Amino acid sequence: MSNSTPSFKTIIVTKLDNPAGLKVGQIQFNRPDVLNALNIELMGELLRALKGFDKDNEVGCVIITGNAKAFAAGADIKEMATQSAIDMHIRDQFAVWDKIRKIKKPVIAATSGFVLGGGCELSMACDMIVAAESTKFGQPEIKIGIIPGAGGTQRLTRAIGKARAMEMILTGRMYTAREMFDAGLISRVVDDEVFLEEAQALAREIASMPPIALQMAKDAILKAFDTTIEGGLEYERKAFYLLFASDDMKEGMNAFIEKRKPLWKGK
Ligand code: DAK
Repeated sequence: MSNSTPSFKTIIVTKLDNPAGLKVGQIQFNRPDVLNALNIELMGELLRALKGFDKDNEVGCVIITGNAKAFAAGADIKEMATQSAIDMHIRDQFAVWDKIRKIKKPVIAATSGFVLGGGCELSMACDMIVAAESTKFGQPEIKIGIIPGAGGTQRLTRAIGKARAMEMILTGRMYTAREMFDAGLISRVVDDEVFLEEAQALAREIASMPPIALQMAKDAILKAFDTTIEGGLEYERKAFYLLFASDDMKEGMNAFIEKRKPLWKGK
């Protein structure tokens, strides 16, 4: 493990070794006194770290995590409280959130404790969520006079359906990891003591796959959310054909035929 970027103040950025393939980039929120509330500085650093990992040929998969008490309890309310609609429009401080979904490599949210408001939305902007048993998911914005603003009404509804999203957003109530697993929001619920290790093991497994195919698969899956089935199938087929231009496709198939382990080039 190496701390590759000491220049961050609100996050801890590390690269984890992976004997099976490319490394895992890990970003840990580091504002424990305020339950990792997502202020402007943290979101800027998060985007910078994500973009860095996206360009880093050593990294195959990324984890975003918090600490035992909180993944993140939402956007920083103290920072938002004094702003007017016009301030928000002019500063457009939330534009950074849109850029997170442009990251091409797979991103896993490893959650524990509070995953609320913008924290819940951020976890949903990741590609998978591995949650500790104690994780509490919620969109409590209604309780402070607002509504989710970073995809909560859209991603949550698509992930868990209208009725459950309505209940969650209109009551602002918190839900357990088990409830969210049953609802289809998260891919795994694991013991509190090992949630990060489990997420890291999943990330290492993914990071040992051919990088270009990973990115194409992620891209095609996300396409399912904003296109018709016809358009999505067309998109999938084009991506499938394109992979036949990659060295890794030839390597993968030859390795299978020659009964050996493939050596990916990421090309
Ligand atoms: N912001 C700022 N500080 C927070 C915070 C937050 N979201 N959550 C907790 N803290 C701070 C508390 O103020 C407290 O600080 P001190 O008083 O010690 O200085 C410290 O963290 C510990 O919190 P508590 O003392 O409250 O701890 P408890 O265990 O008693 O309660 C709690 C934990 C999570 C139930 C409670 O802290 C809580 O209800 N927090 C607020 C949760 C919340 O309402 N979250 C939603 C915020 S609104 C958008 C993108 C994103 C968003 C909107 C738009 N665009 C792209 C347009 C997102 C909006 C939101 O997330």
